[in-house]
Amino acid sequence: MPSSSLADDVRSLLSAFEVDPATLQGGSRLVRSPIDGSTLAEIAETSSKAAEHAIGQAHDAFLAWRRLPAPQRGEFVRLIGEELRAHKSELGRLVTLEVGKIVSEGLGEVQEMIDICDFAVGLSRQLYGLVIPSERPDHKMTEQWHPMGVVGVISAFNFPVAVWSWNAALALVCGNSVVWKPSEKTPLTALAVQALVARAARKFGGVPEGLTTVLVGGREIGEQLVDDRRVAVVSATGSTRMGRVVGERVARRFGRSILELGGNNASIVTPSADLDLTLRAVAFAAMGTAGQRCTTLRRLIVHESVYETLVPKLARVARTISVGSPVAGDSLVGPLVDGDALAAMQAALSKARAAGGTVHGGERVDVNGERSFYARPAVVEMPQQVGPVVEETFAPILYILKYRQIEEAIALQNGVPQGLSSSIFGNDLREIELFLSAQGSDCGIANVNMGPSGAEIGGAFGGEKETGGGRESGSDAWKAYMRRQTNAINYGRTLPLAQGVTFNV
Ligand code: UN1
Repeated sequence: MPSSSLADDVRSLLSAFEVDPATLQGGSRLVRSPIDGSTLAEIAETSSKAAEHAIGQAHDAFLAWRRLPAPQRGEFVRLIGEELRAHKSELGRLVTLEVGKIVSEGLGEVQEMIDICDFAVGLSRQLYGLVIPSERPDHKMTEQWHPMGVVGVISAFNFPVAVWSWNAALALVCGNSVVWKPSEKTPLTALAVQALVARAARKFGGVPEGLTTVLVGGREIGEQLVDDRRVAVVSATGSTRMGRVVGERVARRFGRSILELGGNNASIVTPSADLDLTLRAVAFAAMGTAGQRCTTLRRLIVHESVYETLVPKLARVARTISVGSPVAGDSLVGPLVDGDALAAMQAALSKARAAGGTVHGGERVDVNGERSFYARPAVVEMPQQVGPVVEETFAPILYILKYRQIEEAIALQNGVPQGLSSSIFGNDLREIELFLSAQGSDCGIANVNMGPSGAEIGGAFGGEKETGGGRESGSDAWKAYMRRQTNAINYGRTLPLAQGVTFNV
């Protein structure tokens, strides 16, 4: 049995969730805390046979669940939201222990889950179709939405529970079942959520067995989910490399995928920007969550007239911001997830130097010894948008570029393969509206006077190009979890054909 103070903490949190302590020991998968590298649990992986069974059960559960009226399905999601409200602090702490997020961000992640449950409850009475005027007499056309089936959710370590909830809350009210493969780095938070869902299910009564399940494992179990024809929708969050594999494999069997992949998000700082606000917004967006959000700000495109005022201040923030353990003190930047993340960060910084970049900060910080990987955020002044600047490195590196004309800034902003999020700082209506226009940002998200990260659940979340094109969460993202059916109904006694075709037999 793993023994460390963090492991003890995890055990007592999980017992509050009624997770059987036996599941935390003796398995082949070690779960480590990025906070100090200590082992939190040794958990067993789901076998391929068990996964096969779980997917079959989820399919049967869907067949029953789809018959329940949507507002009743919403009631189940409401109960899940209640459990999350009641256990927000415990689940938030577990996120902190398993991922290394600072406390307020761990709590924020659970709040995001609560918000999407609330949203989905309302949605359960608003899965509206259309009535479409027919061109034929005594005819009516309608469009309605039906559930898809089993929804597979593959989530990443950095939002170990919120991303599941964006998908699951919508999928469930839409009448689907959900099979979740969390990141192999974060199975504990997934087991805790699963326990809360089980508690909500007991209160609800009559939830079909296997309506929501968790598969613990790595790539192989993920591929099994992706290739199973009974899984109608695969929603995957992670790297572009992973998404390319998932997208192609799901397409090969004509399944539907929702892809939320890499981002390389930029902000433009125009001459009219409020620089105090900009500095704070940039610090949160680039350094918060230790640079490990899909929406993290990675490129700052600064007008030459404000460059000398803003950039030295940003470099100072990078050199002085508190880096440290998220459970001790009040640090703003916690650890990177593992040694590979630190190595990738250092490799990107070397490449940036080789390409003529000037690096401020970015060095490893010893907080809890050799087995944990903390780094000071880096601010890197680049002569050009080349090399590592056009790649996503999942670490706190902010590349700075200088511009003269707004069109040039927008071209730089769009000049990368990814298209998730973006923002502009300024008070000049023309520049802002240009940025938001069809000639402006090519991203799924474009903000004004704030950074690109920290989206609310009410909007559709996702992006273009190598980000994968999927949309999750708010607006009408629910439609991705349903199939559209067009109905033409003849309530007359004749048979007029569309387009005036005659066919008399
Ligand atoms: C992610 O990093 O995968 O907009 C999601 C944000 C969060 C979600 C990030 N609400 O930063």
